[in-house]
Amino acid sequence: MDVKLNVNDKIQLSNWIGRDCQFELLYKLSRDGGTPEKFHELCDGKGPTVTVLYNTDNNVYGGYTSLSWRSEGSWCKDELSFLFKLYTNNRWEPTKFPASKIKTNTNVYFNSSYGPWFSDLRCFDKYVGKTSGYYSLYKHALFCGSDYDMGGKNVQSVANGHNNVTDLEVYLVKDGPLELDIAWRDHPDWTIKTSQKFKEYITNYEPFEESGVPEANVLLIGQVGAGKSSFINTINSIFKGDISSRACTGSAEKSLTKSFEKFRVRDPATKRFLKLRICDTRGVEEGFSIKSEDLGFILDGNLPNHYTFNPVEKASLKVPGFIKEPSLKDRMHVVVFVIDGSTLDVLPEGILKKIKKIKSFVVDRGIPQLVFLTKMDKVCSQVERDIDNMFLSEIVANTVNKAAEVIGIPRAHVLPVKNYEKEGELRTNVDILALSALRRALMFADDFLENQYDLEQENAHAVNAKE
Ligand SMILES: Nc1nc2c(ncn2[C@@H]2O[C@H](COP(=O)(O)OP(=O)(O)OP(=O)(O)O)[C@@H](O)[C@H]2O)c(=O)[nH]1
Ligand SMILES: [Mg+2]
Repeated sequence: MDVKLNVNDKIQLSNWIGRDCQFELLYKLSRDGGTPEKFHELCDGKGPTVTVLYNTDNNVYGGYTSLSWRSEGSWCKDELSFLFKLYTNNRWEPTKFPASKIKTNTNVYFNSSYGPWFSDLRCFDKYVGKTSGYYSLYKHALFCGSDYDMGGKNVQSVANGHNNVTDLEVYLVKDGPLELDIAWRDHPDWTIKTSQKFKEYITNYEPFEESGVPEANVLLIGQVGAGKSSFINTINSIFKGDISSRACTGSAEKSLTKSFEKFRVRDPATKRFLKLRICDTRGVEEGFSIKSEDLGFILDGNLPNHYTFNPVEKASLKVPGFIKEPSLKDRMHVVVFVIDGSTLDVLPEGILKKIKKIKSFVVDRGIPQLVFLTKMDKVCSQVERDIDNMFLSEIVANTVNKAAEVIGIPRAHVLPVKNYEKEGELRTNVDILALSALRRALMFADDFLENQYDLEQENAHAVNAKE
């Protein structure tokens, strides 16, 4: 059964209702049919309910009543009733519209001939069927503000001016802690032991021995402000044991990172640098972007550390320190697309196109790829409250699926992370996510090095055989 109200929505509704709630689906228009009889059969006398409408423009809105639906009666006053919107054009914009204190005596209507009716939100009063993929519900006086305080919003800003819905659901609101979903992906325990295990792996990491490469090169690529530099700072902080900010981060329209930087991470415990470089790049923007040629140079190891990207001219042999004949150690061994999970739905077409082009460059060279999905705390309030909920959140699962689809990468290669940004001190669960993501990147880098080694061996045999 396709239930659309997700965990984040339920948490938001619980907050508005003012207590911990569980939500049991009583009625679903697409499943139970659009008649007032069926609605009353399934919903009457049950207790408080929330009615949720999903319109064809991806606006999600509805109403809550603390009273049980009934088949007889008429207008009633429910001071606890409210209208709300959760999404506007698919954007999470939760807003509550409380029952008006001054304007009305009544705001909920009970009658066997009508479906859910909250005065300013009326649904149906006779059979409503699906035509052209949607149900055309009542829009008369919709969100007109006669009995609910709309705070300046109206039918246009809440529902794009119509009430054509793909579905309508009525949930019984019961007392009790929100039931979390079962984990959508196996994940390690959120313990210090787990964090130490990952840290040890990275501390002891040596690139595939036969390759002769001293450090694995992990390249971070992604849109402006996705959190590339923050990821580097997160890893650096974990090893330093305190929040640090070596790479410049922040919010700006244009990329804050202007140059190619191959960061080393030092382990103070051993006073040695880790055998890896995390390479930061300028963010992908709609106007300016890394030139394809420059990207090719980075992947192939031609560009020197600290090279400043030039918006007008591609890199060339003239660049000081340009490596004319790069070896395997100079090349990129794994590419990580850093994607801002909180803006995935509104990722501009132009940026997506550029990312796909970059991806094709990476694929052509046989370099393994991963996606780090950042800002998951902004995607799901349940995760914001507690990072331990990362693999329980349905929203995170959906965002991971979407990223996999959009970027064109297996779902298992999309790793949700949360960078250090507002925190004043380290947190075990943040560490675990970042360390396990980096560990995976190093494993992928080793796969690449092993492939390259095999290739070299095969080529050497072929040459020998010829001679
Ligand atoms: N809430 C939240 N904010 C984040 C996260 N990661 C990064 N940020 C914030 O996002 C903003 C941009 O982060 P940066 O690390 O500078 O992004 P970038 O990809 O390096 O951007 P450019 O160098 O400009 O291309 C900063 O204000 C960070 O604090 C995250 O996981 N959660
Ligand atoms: Mg940056």
